[in-house]
Amino acid sequence: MPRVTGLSEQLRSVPVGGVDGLFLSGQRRVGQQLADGQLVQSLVYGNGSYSGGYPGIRLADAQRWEVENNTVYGNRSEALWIEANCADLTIRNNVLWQSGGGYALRLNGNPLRVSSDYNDLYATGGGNVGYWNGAVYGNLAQWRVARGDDLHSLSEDPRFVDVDGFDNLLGGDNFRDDDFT
Ligand SMILES: [Ca+2]
Ligand SMILES: [Ca+2]
Repeated sequence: MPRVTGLSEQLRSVPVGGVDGLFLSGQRRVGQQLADGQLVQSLVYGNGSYSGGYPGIRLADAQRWEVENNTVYGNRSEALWIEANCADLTIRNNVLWQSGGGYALRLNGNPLRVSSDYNDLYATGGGNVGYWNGAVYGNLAQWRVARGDDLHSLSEDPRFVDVDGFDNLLGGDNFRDDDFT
């Protein structure tokens, strides 16, 4: 079973260009999906800060994955982006904070059997809580009505101690004092 955990140092701001923070993708062939995995306890932030429109975490061709206990903050376009060819995902206990446009949780098209709950789906500065099947959901109440999901989730400031640290610079070479506790 593929398991991704504890990412932090690898996924800081990119110096140039726009790239996904973490892009997990199966091969685009039948039978070669990225199956039965876990993405847990990772911190992904500050990606795509300089140009482009790119998410903190993006999953494609992923089947039967658990996405749990991750903190995703300050990425360019989405905190968590699920492609339409994913299925059977469980999204639990994540802090997905999107600011300045984009979406905390984006479901491209209608990926099948995506269950999300107990998350903090937080959007500020023009960001939206969700995107699904071509529609934008600005707040958690709208998202719940549309999805019938995230019934125990929150949409609140997670109150990180000091995300950019003492130097007031987020990620990149300035990450050592960044504090998400
Ligand atoms: Ca810093
Ligand atoms: Ca600071």
